[in-house]
Amino acid sequence: MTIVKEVGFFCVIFELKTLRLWNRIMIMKRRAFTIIAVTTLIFNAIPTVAQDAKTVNLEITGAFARASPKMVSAGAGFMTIRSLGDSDRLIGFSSPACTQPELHTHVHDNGMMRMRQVDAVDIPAGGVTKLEPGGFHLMFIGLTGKLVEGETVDVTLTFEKAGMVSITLPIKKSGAMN
Ligand SMILES: [Cu+2]
Repeated sequence: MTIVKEVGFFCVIFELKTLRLWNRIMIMKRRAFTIIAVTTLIFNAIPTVAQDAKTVNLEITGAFARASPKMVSAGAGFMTIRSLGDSDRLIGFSSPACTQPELHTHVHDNGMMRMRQVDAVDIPAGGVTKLEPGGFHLMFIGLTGKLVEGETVDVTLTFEKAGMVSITLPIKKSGAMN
């Protein structure tokens, strides 16, 4: 009888301890979730200023600018813009790095590659548009300072539907292709 009683007693103690431990784990779990939730909130509240940017409909990745060689007062910026649904159009940009921001493309002209200003760059619905060397690019005309490799340049893109999207372009070496 005594043995049964004692075993029963130990079981109760054990169960109580397990319960307490379980409660503690649950509290810790809840705390962890709260921390994650708060962190997520904070990160989402910070305006999108990064190399990559995302809106409800657009995803911008791999953005970069090229370092400006000596005596050159213009620079170029590149990126990949993906539509996650609707079509959109990049209709312009602004940057503290230059006084005359323009959207450009390259055209073949008698065997020569020439740059030409465009009004907009289309992003087809569900498609991908690349701003890349030899194609569409952001043109920084009238640089306010040199574009130095290793530094960054802030750009605010303007889309017809998505509106303004801020992005920071890392500056890579002058002939960088991606
Ligand atoms: Cu250009």
